Amino acid sequence: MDSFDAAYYRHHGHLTVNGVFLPHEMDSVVRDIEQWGESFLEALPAEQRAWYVDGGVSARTVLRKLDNPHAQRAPVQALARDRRLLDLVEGFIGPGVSVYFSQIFFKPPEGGGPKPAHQDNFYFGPADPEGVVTAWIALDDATLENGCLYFGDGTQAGPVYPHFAPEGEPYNLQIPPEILERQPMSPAPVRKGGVSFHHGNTFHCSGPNLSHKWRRACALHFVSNGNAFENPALPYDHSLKFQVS
Ligand SMILES: O=C(O)CCC(=O)C(=O)O
Repeated sequence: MDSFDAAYYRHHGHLTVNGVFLPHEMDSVVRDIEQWGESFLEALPAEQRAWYVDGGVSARTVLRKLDNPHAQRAPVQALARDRRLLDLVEGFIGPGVSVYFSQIFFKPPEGGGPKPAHQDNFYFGPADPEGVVTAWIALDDATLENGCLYFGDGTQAGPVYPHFAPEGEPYNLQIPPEILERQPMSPAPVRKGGVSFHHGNTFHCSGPNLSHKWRRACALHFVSNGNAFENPALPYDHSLKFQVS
């Protein structure tokens, strides 16, 4: 799918649109997050390493993720405000949107770890589950080999299931295996500068990066302005909510 198709999104709970941004526009974002990542890693307290450092890469210390770039990095703020993106986001959840939370996923080459299947709406706990859409912006080509996203087709129409966290990883909330085994997950490769959108209820996950190429992405979790978040599973800083339209 290379164009906006709200009916497809409503039916499947996700939509991948290539060419939202030009590939070269992603380069300045990557340079910025690399710099940010270096200083973040230097200052990272020991007790937070397990969450932020990618445990799959043993040859060197690399970050797995960074939180809330929309609140701290001008190039990501520019993406969040970009009309090419907002027209699509508003096409899914209506006019008047904010970024509630955002993440950079680094998925480094040669071992970047998988992300277990989950539903964003379990993490965020919105009053209106329809008013949440994630825009997952590919900062590199995301392929089967380097760990693109996978979606559970149609799961946006089902419930938000209680998630569990493995021992010692309270933040790593995921869908229980007995529910997941009933749900096929299909890959959503996307080219650099393209965007995969998913509804807040949609099951999604990503595989490991066993290739020699990076699979970086910036996930902007958009919400409708009137939506309330009274029941989040993890603590989110409401003061960072960033209204863009
Ligand atoms: O990039 C990934 O591997 C996970 C992305 C994700 O969970 C999200 O964007 O909500």
